[in-house]
Amino acid sequence: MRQIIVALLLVITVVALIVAAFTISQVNREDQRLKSDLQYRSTLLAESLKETVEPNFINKSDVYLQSMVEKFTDKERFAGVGIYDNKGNVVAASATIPEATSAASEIVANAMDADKANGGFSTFGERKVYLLAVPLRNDQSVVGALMVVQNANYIDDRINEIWKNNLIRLLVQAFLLSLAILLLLRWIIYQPIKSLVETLRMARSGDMVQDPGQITNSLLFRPLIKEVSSIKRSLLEARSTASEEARLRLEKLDSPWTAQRLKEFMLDILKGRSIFMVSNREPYIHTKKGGKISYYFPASGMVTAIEPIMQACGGTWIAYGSGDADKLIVNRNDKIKVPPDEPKYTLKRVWLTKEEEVGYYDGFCNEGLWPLCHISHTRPIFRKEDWEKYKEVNQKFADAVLAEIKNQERPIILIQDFHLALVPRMIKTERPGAVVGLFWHIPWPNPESFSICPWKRELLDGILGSDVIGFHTQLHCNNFIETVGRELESLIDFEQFTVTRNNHTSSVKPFPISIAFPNGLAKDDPNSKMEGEKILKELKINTKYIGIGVDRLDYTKGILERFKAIEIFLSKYPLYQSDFTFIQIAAPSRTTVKKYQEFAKEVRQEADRINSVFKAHGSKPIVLMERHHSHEEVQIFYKLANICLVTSLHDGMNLVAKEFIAARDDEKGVLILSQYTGASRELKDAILVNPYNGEQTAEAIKTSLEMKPSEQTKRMRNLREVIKNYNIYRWSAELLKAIVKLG
Ligand code: ADQ
Repeated sequence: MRQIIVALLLVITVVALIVAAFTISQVNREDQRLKSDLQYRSTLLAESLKETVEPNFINKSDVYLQSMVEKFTDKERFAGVGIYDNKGNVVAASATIPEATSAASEIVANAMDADKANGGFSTFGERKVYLLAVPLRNDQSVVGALMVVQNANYIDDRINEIWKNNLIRLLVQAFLLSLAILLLLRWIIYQPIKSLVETLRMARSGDMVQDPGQITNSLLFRPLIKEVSSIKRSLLEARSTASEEARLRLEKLDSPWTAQRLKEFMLDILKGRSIFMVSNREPYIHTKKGGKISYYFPASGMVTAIEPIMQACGGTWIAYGSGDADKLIVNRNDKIKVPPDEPKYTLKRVWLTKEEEVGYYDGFCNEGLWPLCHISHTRPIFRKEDWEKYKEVNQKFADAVLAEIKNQERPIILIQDFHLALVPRMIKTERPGAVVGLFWHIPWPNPESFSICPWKRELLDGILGSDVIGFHTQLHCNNFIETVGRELESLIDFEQFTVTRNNHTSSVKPFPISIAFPNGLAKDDPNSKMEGEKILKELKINTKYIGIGVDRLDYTKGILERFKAIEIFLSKYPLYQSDFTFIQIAAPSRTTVKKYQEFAKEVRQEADRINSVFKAHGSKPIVLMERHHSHEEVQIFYKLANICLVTSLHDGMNLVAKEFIAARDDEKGVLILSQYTGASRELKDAILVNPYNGEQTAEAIKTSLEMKPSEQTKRMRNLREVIKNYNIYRWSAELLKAIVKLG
């Protein structure tokens, strides 16, 4: 307010100065004009009177002269006439003229001395007058003088009037100007700012707030409104992240989460209710080789994460039976107890036809949704027939779940990943009392990217059948909420991170997935060391330093970019050419999809190309092991490596990074981690890189290989602490707590 008053005073002062300058100039001009007009009129009058007075003055007719001057007494502006002899004595004078004033005598004397008209301003009492004397002659000699006296007060009156008028004008102008400024400030600036402040205050205090965009559509405020909108959103997001972190911090005070603790926790909160896990990928795949049935654990982050929970808590896992011997060993309900060697829970298999697998899995999931959600510059392909199969298969899974929960009162269903986005709605429609959670293992893209999917609304509607929707990071939650806001009619609560649609509320929350830690595999036993040395010998690797990469052969994992960075590193620092080998363990993945076949070929060719570049120097820097490995085998490689390279172009979380850390109970080794993985949000002591920047990754390799053991230990200790505090048991406890709270 003080600033506004100061600004107003400033404006008024400037206006006053301008008005004063104009008034002074106007007054001067008017004063001059009136004075010269008065002088002119006095001269004319004096000259005409002189013609009458001169003969009478000479004839000494004093009486006549006196009667004549009386006639001119005080006629408006004309104040009187005086006639003087050559000594300056009054011969005849109007009564209004005082006897003798020094000014009059002087003017008269000067006129006679100079023998010409002489005038000047003077005062008679309170009156301002103009006196003009002309000499009276007899022949050639000056014998007296005639003085005309004019009132000059009107000149001052006029000047005062000008000042007065201009002052009134100034006051009116200042008042109107101030009023206009105040109104403008209020309407254009004060009101919108007040609303913006209120919006920010409410956002800060956590109340529901209106969209800042609705406050004003003034062009002036558009950039500010834009900024305030994003500040508001960031505040809401930051608050929800902070409360999440606070909650995590609180719980960190507890003892570490273990399989046993999770089991007890489940018994406590579930109170006899059953859990049904649902996913596309099954945890154990049975195959037949030479008449003998065996099984393997698939290379899948989702399975790695979920299986320890099922082992700890039991229950039923419904998944697609994809192995060629799967059908041979299930009971008549398509069920089998797993793990096969030590059964702890039930796996129920769902069967898909070849056409369904091609349309739903290869087509819509892997060629459509996977590239859609990953920003790795591979174009999603959407086919109507794939979408039809996707719906069909989702219904198949939903039916399998519904059959399982038929006799359950309040079952809890946990659906995994993007393959089954429609299942939550399908279940909820049939069984509104069932509690449904969906965890999305891959990133959720920004609304623009997602909007290209032709069936985006159906997908979102399917997902919103869930009571809880989980993502790895707050960013993915934000993207999801924004996508819903853009595509569907719904009520979004940014404070609670909920979406309400058709009277059903879904809570959207981040649950950064993790691994089983400790997992029983990481014990620093000498056997594992010997195993490692044996493997290196078999592979003919005898370099001082080893790098490791463990991935499904997937274009989102940045394997080609990683190879390029290794080439740059070795070219830039040739001393390492004979000292460094990089082992890439690559599990074949989605091999029926053309893009994956091409990618696998490219990876092979690139490894060969780089090896041929350095062949001349006697080294083979890249060893590509393209096959599925067991967890125990992968563990050995994690342990023998000096560095682990995770260079995903985009990754929901990336469990390889966490597995490498879990394996390093020797507290050695350095993790180089892509900044585009969900894991990079937690694993701050890794060396973070942009996988698209080959030079940067090459430098990170050098820095890691040359890192002092003490620094490696410091970092690895911190990283292990992160995973210890937030392992998969903790993750599932968090997720289940959120779900049970709702139903
Ligand atoms: P994935 O894309 O499968 O997971 P990731 O999290 O790295 O990626 O998990 C891969 C798993 O497969 C790891 O357990 C790894 O050990 C295993 N694996 C990789 N190569 C293997 C090989 N050659 N042999 C044997 N096993 C191998 C998806 C998302 C991720 C998210 C997880 C969990 O894409 O972002 O972290 O789900 O939510």
